[in-house]
Amino acid sequence: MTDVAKKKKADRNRSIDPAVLEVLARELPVDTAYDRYLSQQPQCKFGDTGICCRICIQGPCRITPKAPKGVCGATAYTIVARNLVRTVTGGASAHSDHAKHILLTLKALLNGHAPDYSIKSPEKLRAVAERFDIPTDGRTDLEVLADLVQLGLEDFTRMGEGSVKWVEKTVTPGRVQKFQECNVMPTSVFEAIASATAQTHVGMDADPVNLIFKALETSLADYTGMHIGTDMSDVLFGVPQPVYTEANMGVIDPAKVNIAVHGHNPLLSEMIVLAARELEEEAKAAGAAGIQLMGICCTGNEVLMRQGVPPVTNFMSQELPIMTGAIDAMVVDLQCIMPGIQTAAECFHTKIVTTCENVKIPGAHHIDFKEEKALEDAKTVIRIAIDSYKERIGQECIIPEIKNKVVAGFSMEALYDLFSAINPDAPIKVLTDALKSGELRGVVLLCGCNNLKAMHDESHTVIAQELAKNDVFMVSTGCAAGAYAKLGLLSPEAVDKYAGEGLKRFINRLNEANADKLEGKLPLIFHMGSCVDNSRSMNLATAIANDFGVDIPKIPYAASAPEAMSEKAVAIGSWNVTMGLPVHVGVVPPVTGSELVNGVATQIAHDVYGGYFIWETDPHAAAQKLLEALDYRSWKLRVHNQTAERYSAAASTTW
Ligand code: NFS
Ligand code: SF4
Repeated sequence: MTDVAKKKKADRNRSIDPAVLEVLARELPVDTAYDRYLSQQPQCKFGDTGICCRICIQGPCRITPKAPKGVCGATAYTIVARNLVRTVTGGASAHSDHAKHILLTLKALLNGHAPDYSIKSPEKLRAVAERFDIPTDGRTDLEVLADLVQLGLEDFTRMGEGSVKWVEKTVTPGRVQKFQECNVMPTSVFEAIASATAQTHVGMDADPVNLIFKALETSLADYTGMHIGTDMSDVLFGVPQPVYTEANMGVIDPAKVNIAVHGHNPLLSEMIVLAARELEEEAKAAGAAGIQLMGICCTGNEVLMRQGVPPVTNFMSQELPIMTGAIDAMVVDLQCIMPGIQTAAECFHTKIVTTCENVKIPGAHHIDFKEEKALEDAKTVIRIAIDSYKERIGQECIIPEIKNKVVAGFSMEALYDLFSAINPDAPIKVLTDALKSGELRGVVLLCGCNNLKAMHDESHTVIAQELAKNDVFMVSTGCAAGAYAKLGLLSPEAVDKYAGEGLKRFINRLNEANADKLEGKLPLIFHMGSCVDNSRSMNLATAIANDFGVDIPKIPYAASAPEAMSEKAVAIGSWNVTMGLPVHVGVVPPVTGSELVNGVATQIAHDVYGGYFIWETDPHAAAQKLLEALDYRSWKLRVHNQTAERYSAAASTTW
């Protein structure tokens, strides 16, 4: 390692976000993730490569040349594969817990036990119902919803025969066939999770390939949970449409009651938005200029997409807004919430409010958030924040004056609206024609978390800029989208600054055709929502494949998680591979301890599913590899299309 690389690795200021750097440069009263990352170095190599097994308490067993087997005889490939299955299962559990909660709220709504919720998008309800052949004609919304919720719950609980409808009915026929042939189609979400956990118990499956296929089945259960999450959130809270706002710590307003919503589930954050509007006058009566809401992580993405709430920061820097001294309350639901926020809050007047029975932090306020009294609970949170604001009066706040313009809200429906202005009969052709002509080089989903093994937000940014220059149409979700929001890449100005000629022409064509509909111009990267909304990206890939008349592995579409961190990210990456996409991950996951497992992930998966993983920690090299993957597919697609045209025949789909 060079001296510069060593210094970079030891540097606590591991971010390229200027607001983050400004806060880190101060003398802080408490450690942050940036300090703790350094305290954790060096990290254990056995864990890092996946060859530490703690599945039974004879362990931990670690694989070395001198001790190549665990006490039970498990070798590296079994241990690595088993750990991978458990990681994907963790991710699938998290996403499906989120979706289950939404389904149960809808069930409560049907039974009259969730009075503060209603069906915001009857159109989406009917569109989703029709996808599953649920009759809609002459029926009330509640009747249709009852059938849909029932189907959703069955996708969670079915046992024995059958398979998940949310996979069967949302992907290409080719994929359905592939999943059935390879025996990776889940029967139901809970069945997949339970059987994967059983299969990885001590003394169970030792066959790495069988284990990896189980991981893929579980990842498809993850997709099921996510897709249900997206669909039902749209029904309940509305389908996102373009919104114009701002992002980064400059959105904190010291004159207002500042409330950050953090976590994932819109069930709470949507109610907070509603309650904040209703209690604006109470905040003013307390001496504040009003209430300023802001988002962190995916619940932030949810309320950004539907309500235009500005994102204040993303996962890695979640403790830092507290350090400004101006956050009166941070209300959290579930997932990606660092326990460190409570310690940070204790150094200031900030109140951390937990709301889920399975997410509590010692020292934090806890409100047992229930759908029967959702708005009342949300108002309690706002009042905690107003009281906290009163404590803050007269105290110093130091807020980085950094924010950027953001355009977000690109659901599939919103994208289709934009495309319809050019081609109302076949909106997707606006995109596929640009891919065919070479104006666009491909489509890439930029997704996933932050991870201090990479410089915070740097890999996200470098890859996006490189792809933009090379005319790639980009959609984004999760904390990747959070990075782009903060750093100005979701702004129209970024199109002029970074897009290549083809991409610029494409976006400007959409701008012109939609000038009367949009409040402003379109951004460089299209924000599709939270991590569960990666389902929207899959819908886009499926629409492209169907229009080309081929299966997903043949379209110039790839995904990248430049700074992946969570088990959920591994689950998402795995189903994207299973769906047939090249998936770049910018942090090497713990699989390199087995050449066999690593080979399956990066090569053999390609032969079976058409998708494969690319591990690449250098963002410049990663962008090149993504471009190569797109070019290879475009080239083949064009050759086949041209041949078909020359002989006036249907394009072959068997290559
Ligand atoms: Ni996704 Fe969203 Fe962020 Fe990663 Fe966490 S918030 S669900 S897991 S860190 S992108
Ligand atoms: Fe060790 Fe086997 Fe137990 Fe794992 S399952 S901890 S390898 S004995």
